[in-house]
Amino acid sequence: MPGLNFLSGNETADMKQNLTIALSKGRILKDTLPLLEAADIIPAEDIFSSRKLIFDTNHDNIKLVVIRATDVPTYVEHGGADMGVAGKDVLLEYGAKGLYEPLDLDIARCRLMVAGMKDAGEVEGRMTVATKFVNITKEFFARQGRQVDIIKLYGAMELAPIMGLADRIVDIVDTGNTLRANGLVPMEDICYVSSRLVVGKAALKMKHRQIQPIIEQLAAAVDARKERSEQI
Ligand code: PRT
Ligand code: MG
Repeated sequence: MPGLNFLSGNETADMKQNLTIALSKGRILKDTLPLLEAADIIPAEDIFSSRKLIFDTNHDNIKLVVIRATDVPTYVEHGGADMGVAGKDVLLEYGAKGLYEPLDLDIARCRLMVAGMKDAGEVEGRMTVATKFVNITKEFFARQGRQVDIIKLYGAMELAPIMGLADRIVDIVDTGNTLRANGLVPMEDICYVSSRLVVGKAALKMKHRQIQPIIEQLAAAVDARKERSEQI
């Protein structure tokens, strides 16, 4: 292949480096795969019907790992994966310094909110807040100079005020149906959440030539998806 002669030895090696992308399983995954496909990264088998954790793709050197959303920043920060997809909620809670966030994928959109029982009045004295987002919650109230006691839960936060475990919860709200169904109402908005592409610092340095075109193709896929949804 005469074309390859234009590349230095280093660049040729660079193009062939293995690249691992960590995907959040669960609700983010089904919106992530079409974006990857638009960037010409296609899993070699159906991820949803497999029990595998690592998947080959249509590229010899690109692999996908499918893991819990909360583990994605850990893998990418420590180089277990070169890049990944995770919710902004998960990234804020993890607080990673070793991660670049080059692209908002505009999928799995929702909000982080403080919520409480519909008929709950003002809390007198110190407020108790149940959440799985302990760091985000701490920071949100600290910024306002409000002291709260935080109770860490791993799921079904809505139950905590009903059972008298907490005055408030901090949780993700999309349609608001889950809150309503449990007699809760949104009270304060913390932040907007969507899924982001993250890249590890080491990967960005060592595999820049491979990663940059993928970011660009994903960005184009995100724009195309936005345009389509605006036309509807
Ligand atoms: O379930 P598991 O503990 O394994 O992990 P996970 O809960 O982190 O995964 P998953 O797949 O449930 O969610 C992954 C990511 O999806 C989150 O980190 C968010 O970035 C994003 N996302 C978007 C959501 C929602 N929308 C959402 N609606 N995550 C959770 N919800 C839940 C929310 O917790 C609440 O119970 O849906 C309920 C609220 O929805 P509404 O429509 O009733 O308001
Ligand atoms: Mg869940």
